[in-house]
Amino acid sequence: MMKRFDVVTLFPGMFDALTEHGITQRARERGHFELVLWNPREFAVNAYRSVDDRPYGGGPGMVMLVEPLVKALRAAKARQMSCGVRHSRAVYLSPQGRRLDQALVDELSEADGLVLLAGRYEGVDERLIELEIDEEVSIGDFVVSGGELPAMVMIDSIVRRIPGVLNDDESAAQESFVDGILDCPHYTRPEVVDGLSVPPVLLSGNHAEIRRWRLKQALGRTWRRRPDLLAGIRLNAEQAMLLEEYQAEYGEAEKTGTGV
Ligand code: 9D3
Repeated sequence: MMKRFDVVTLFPGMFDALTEHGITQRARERGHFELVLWNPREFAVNAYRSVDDRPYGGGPGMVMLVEPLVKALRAAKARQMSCGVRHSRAVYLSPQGRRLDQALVDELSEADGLVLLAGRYEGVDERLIELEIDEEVSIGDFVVSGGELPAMVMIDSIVRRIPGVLNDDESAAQESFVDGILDCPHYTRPEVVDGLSVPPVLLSGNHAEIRRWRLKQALGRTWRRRPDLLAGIRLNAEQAMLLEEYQAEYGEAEKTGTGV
């Protein structure tokens, strides 16, 4: 399955981070997705090639002009249509958007084409959103300098969901932990680091015990660090029992501040 990403950005070079490294580089080289970058500067109309202007009403900062963005977005959408994209969505990466989570990643993964708008300065003219954007998406309640890194986060998370992108090991690592909870701790050689040993069960060769230990650790850490995640899932009998064991072993240490 080939996905098409068209991104409108003043900093197209930033997207080399996706195309020159790791899983996303491999996926693109193998034809799982294409990435086309559109610089609104090239659609700027005035003598100075301006892409921003001062805000009506005054105040600090600049606002991205409608016209270069509309032209860039429409060119991007037209290219997608010419490639036979049937289900395309236009997303503006914005601090005011719906928070990105795995459910939204899966939802956006249903589209075969995405047109992403990465903003700079204080943002874009509101009318551009009304005219050209289907949804606004934020990557979380913290400030970054523009929409490019958020757009790359979104692309990376969607590319990983394309069938065939992950190799067998990478896919197994995804499926081996219960969906929606934190991962268990991992260890590799050497057996002792600065006096810290690998948990003996992992050296035992008892694969049933190892599986139980990992599941128990994953559930226990989720309970301790992200109780909000546990509230959203139903545990089966084994999972509930392992979590109770963990709570019995570590729960008191937690309360008295002597735990890990
Ligand atoms: C400090 C400037 N802020 C004034 C109240 C507003 C502001 C404007 C532009 C804050 C950040 C940005 C640039 N950020 C994004 O474009 C962005 C973003 C983010 O900052 N955090 C989380 N998700 C996203 S998606 C796009």
